[in-house]
Amino acid sequence: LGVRAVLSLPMTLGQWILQQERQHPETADLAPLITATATAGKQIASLVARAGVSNLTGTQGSTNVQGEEQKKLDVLTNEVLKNALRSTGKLGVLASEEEDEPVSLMEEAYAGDFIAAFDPLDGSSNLDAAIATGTIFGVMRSGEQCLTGPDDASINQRQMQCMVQTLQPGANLVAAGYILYSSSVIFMLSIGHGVQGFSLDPAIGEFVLTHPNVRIPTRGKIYSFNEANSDNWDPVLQDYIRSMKKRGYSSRYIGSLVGDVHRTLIYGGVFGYPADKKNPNGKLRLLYECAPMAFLMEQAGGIATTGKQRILDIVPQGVHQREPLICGSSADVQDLLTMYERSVTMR
Ligand code: P6P
Repeated sequence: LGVRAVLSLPMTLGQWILQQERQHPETADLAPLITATATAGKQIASLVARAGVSNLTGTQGSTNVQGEEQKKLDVLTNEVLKNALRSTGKLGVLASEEEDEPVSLMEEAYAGDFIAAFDPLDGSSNLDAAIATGTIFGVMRSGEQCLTGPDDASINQRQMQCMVQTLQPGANLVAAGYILYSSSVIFMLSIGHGVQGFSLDPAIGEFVLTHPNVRIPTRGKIYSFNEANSDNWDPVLQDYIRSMKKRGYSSRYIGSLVGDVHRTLIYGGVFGYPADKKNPNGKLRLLYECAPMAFLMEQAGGIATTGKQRILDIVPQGVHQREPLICGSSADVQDLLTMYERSVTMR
């Protein structure tokens, strides 16, 4: 590479973190967590890319708390993340889709400045078909609330209390994002000052800034819903989807949240996993799927709602609770919210 070409190399994640520490000193203590998540992401990207040749596809022969069959990589990626996050010495408690209860990662009780919620490998049911998957994370500050409570309560009980009863993801999320394992490996991240995207450069093994200050288009031309469920949707949502068809929108749905949300963030439009008659709370989990995606969408100028309530206003009552999620371009999502408001006033 000539000197000019080298000088024009994009900023690495590490350089960006140092820049953020100077520009937003209040985010400086997040650096070890971001770095650890990126390291875990590189390890998981390698495992996912080699799943077929390393006999890592297929099931583990166990089920998670949701009663879902665990893939080998679900279990393995969960361990990779716990090890990376434990090494920071900063994370008190981790909630994971693959853990029945939140786990404490610190020796001393109630320590750790942060708690986090992860979906280590979302969309893993697509792995055997080599379709995009992703890691989703949300980081919250351990509030003072975590240090109170009956002394006889176990660490997990009190940290669960802290995690679920007192920490609204919206009010306490200080960082959120995902790592997409697809045609490229992309780390999308917000620490509360917009959204940045970093692509893994295999030549140097570093995430480099490729999507600075991501803003979702105010309106798109793509809707992303599993229309197989449409007979069970509420009439307003059915009308909403029909209206987009009439306006010439395309439908894109890969059944992998990180891939569908990433495309929506970059191209615009709307993604939804709404409530339906069979699943009144939808399918996606609040703490480690809906809330992190909602944080990113809002930081990029989009909207994220259940259809009735802003996702980031929900106070969690359970680590694995499900919520409907409709998110994307502000004008597209606002169209639906307006239709819901009208349907109420017309009654
Ligand atoms: P359905 C994957 O299993 C997942 O949790 C999300 O990644 C994805 O958005 C959703 O489920 C797909 O669900 O019912 O449309 O197959």
